[in-house]
Amino acid sequence: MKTENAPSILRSDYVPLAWRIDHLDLHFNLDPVATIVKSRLRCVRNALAPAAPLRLFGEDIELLDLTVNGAQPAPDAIRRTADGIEIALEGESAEIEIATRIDPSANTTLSGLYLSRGGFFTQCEAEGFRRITFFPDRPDAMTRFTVTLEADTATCPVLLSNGNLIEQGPLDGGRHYARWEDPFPKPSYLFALVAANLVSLERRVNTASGREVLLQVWVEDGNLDRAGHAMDSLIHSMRWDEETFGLELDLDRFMIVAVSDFNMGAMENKGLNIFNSKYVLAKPDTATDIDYENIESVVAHEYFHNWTGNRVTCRDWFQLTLKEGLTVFRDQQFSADMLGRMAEAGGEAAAASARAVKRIDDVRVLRTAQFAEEAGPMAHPIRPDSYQEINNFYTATVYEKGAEVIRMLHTLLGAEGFRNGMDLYFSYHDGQAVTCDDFVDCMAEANGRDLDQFMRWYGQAGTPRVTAQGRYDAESRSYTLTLTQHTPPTPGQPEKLPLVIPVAVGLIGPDGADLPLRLQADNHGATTKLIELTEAEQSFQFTDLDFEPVPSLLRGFSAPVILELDEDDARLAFRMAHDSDAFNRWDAAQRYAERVVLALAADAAAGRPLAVPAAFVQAFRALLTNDGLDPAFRAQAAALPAEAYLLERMAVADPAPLRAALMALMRELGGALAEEWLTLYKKHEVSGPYRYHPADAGRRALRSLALKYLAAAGVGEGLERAQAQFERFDNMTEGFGALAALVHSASPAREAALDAFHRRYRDDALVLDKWFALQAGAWRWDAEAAPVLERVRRLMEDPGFSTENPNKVYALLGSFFRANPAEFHLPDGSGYVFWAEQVLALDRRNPQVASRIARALESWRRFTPEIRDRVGVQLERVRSVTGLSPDVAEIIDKALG
Ligand code: 0A1
Ligand code: ZN
Repeated sequence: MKTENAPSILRSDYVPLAWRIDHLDLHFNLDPVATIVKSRLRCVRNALAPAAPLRLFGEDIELLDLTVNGAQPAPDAIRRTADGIEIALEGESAEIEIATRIDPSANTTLSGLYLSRGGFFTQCEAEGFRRITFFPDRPDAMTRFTVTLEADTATCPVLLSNGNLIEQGPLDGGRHYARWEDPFPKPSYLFALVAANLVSLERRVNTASGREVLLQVWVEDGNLDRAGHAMDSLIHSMRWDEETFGLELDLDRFMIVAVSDFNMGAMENKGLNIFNSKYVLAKPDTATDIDYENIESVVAHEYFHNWTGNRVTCRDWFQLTLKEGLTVFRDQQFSADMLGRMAEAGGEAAAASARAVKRIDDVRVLRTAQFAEEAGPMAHPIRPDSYQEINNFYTATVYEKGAEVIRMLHTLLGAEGFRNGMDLYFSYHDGQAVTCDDFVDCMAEANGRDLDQFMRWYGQAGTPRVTAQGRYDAESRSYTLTLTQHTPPTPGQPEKLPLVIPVAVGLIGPDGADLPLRLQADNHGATTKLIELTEAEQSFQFTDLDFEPVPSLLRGFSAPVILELDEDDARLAFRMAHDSDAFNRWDAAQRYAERVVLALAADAAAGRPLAVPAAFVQAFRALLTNDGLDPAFRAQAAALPAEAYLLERMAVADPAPLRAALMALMRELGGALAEEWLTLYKKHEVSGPYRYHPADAGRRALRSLALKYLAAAGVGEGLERAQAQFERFDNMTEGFGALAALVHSASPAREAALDAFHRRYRDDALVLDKWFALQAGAWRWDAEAAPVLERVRRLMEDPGFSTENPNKVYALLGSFFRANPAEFHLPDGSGYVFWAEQVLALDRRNPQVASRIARALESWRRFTPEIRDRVGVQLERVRSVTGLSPDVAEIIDKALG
């Protein structure tokens, strides 16, 4: 077992492999308590690396036998190390045979080989393969794999691994076997096996070049009717990658397997993607529109990794964003294209709006999760310089900010320039394990552009602040925009250098229409212009302007920065009403709402009465009732900023007054606009059977939001409508939307609705997760209700709950700790005691899950002194426990840092 105080691993310490493994033959005799793994490694000396012994990693596995070239090695040729064994080898090549024994039933970490509902599954990224056999378990060790699986025919009729099935048949004693061969060399983190009782949905399709391939989605018996959307998503992903990047599936068979117990979302193992069942299974009465959208994007993400991650992989784990940032960018583009294409039936504006809504969703995630991460003790560049536990670095920074960095390249180089860079990347590096520099070098070379300064995005942590100031000169009819940039210090990085920041600029005239832009000598005349901020301060002069314009900056969120702009309420209302850039229009609404909420929170903290400014209600009403705007967009604009984001924006985070402010604002907007909400609700009913389509989803989202505001304000007709919708729903989006509205109200009907939902879905694990999450995240609209923590504790006793299943932990505990700050941070400190108990209990079973839960308190220093005192005690309590995993130890140490 690995324990705390792991030394930091440094990016600068990279040394190439002394021995390459050109082939690996693996044989598994699968048994729930004693699986025997035999491996044969063909090792070849790497002439380009300094001479060193062969280093094999191994963790929590029993070594039964090891031979070198068929003989026992001399005792002094082999050395046990803290994390494996080292073997001194002679000559230029050697064949090593190793036998190990593992106990999958005892593997509660869900890393390596483990059991889930009677089947065998693996998860090897980042360092799970070393929990299966001794191996150079690092991403630059690319090897050709042949895998033989043996298991009980009755319990494990399906035997899968990477690549192509080359042989299978019966064995004595009720057992059978299958042999798989992967034609492509790969690192061990992409190895996978599945031996279980599953059924598959199959399709045969042709690739662009006309090769027929077999696609399979494997699920438990009884779930085939929920596999169709994942299959459609896979086919759409294949087509998109062919059309957009000229990238084709390179195998004869591609498999997706759903598993109930999984730490993360999904895993891109070569040809055998293993998914958290949450991101595969969907049918209308169990999955919401958001689930459908998530499934499509996760299926695409894993599929896209086949090229960006698998064919070209990472040299070391510091380069993680090379595959993750790029692949998230690709899945975001794919989803925007899919949504846009589906919405096209409603016209070009509907398609553009669907794309904008997707962009808004992505930026919401970035601003909520990633900005907070970068402002706290876990701040790191998208390419970190050090880590203690790599599993802690699958972060919003590496993924989401990494995707923004790729997006900026796409913006700066244009779609064609970006594509040329991608083509060059594959032509140089196919089959290799490379670095982020290699990727950016290809972009630079293909476009004849110097990207040296751009590379700073890879090395500097922290969210840059961009400040804008405008000056209109009536005499010269010009407008000078002065932009400054500054990145605040982060742990270990006191000083920052200026970055290359693409800023998409528009100027709006007094009538609300965009003005043609003339930037000094450049007579372009377009209405949005990309300017590049590369220095600490720069000015840009726009000419031929008859009036003072209203600037609309960072259109489409052209860079992952915080834009500090001095705009008064009237100007925000003006941009809410007129900004032609949908993203910025939404952003204006969010900025205005943020300003109102934070002012109300300050009033609440000072004990002043809470009064919502009439001008805000007016601007909000105008946007909401503008039928020229797509319903999905209106639902985005009318949803208040996330509570976690607002906490981040408070000078000192104080959850109680913030919650009071949000409640007051929702009540006011629900009550004052009750008529408008009811009209919207009636007008946007969706007829016909459920289909996953952005036009329908937008209507449903707006109706659910209407119910939520009406219920918050206790509007009788709203509550009745929610109740009626809940009693008669035929799709989960509407059913859950109604339930959520009832739960977020003071109505006594909420408990009966929760009970009814439970009765209907208690045997459906994924739906039950929604029920747990909803209650853990509920606000106390009814002042008489008990603290949510009491309910969370009670729900942990529900037969459908288990701390052994990550989805359940994230749904109940994760939602309470992350989505319910006011209840988690109750002044009595009970939330923190509970947090410490849960982190410690989880850590004994599953360090990765424990660490994710532990991170809920990492930003504790931003809170009030009273909160800091109470949290500090619990952080110290966790730190003092012996035998903490390195995962949790790293988080706690950094938090206390
Ligand atoms: N590479 C996968 C996500 C993943 C990462 C780490 C894991 O275990 C520590 C598991 C899965 C993806 O990006 O989808
Ligand atoms: Zn990924």
